[in-house]
Amino acid sequence: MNNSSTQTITAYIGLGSNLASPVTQIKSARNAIAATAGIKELAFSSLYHSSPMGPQDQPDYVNAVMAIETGLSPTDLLHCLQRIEHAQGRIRRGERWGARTLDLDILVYGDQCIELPELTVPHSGVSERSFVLYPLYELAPQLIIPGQGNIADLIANCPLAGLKRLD
Ligand code: A4P
Ligand code: MG
Repeated sequence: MNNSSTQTITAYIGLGSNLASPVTQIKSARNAIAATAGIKELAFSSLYHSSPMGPQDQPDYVNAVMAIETGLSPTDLLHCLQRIEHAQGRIRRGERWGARTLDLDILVYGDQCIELPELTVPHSGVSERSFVLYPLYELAPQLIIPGQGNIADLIANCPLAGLKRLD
């Protein structure tokens, strides 16, 4: 059987960490994602330092965005990312937007809009979060976020809110 016709999609993954050496967590996650069967890394943004969105009694975050090419379905990709979160010590305590060693979100999956019980794509809040939009813009300044518009227009309406590029 010839697999050369397998469809691949360009997707964007948001990475965030604010516990247990966030920069190391993000770099380890990048390596783990790139080493996953069915995923090829296309590009990786700068690392950004950001103030916490949500509860303020938690450390600042390090955020980044990774562009990948993948033949995995959206749900298979989600489950791979959840395994990586788990392997890096992510514990879900049930607190919304609480501190975490690693958060991996599927921001965009090709031009698809997905509404499943366990998966919403584009990721909710993508167009209002500076720690998502600025690193995403670095990788894909022409991107159209399905259902939400052109990233350049979204950035124009999104203050930095304390976001700083590391190095
Ligand atoms: N889920 C649905 N859609 C997606 C998607 N596109 N990608 C579901 C990944 N997961 C998705 O996520 C809860 C459920 O969302 C999952 O079971 C999955 O099936 P979670 O990771 O368990 O919990 P969470 O991350 O606390 O919830 P939520 O609402 O996804 O939070 P966000 O939107 O990820 O925000 N502040 C700064 N500065 N930087 C950050 O990165 N991140 C958060 C979390 C809060 N504050 C932050 C940051
Ligand atoms: Mg999340």
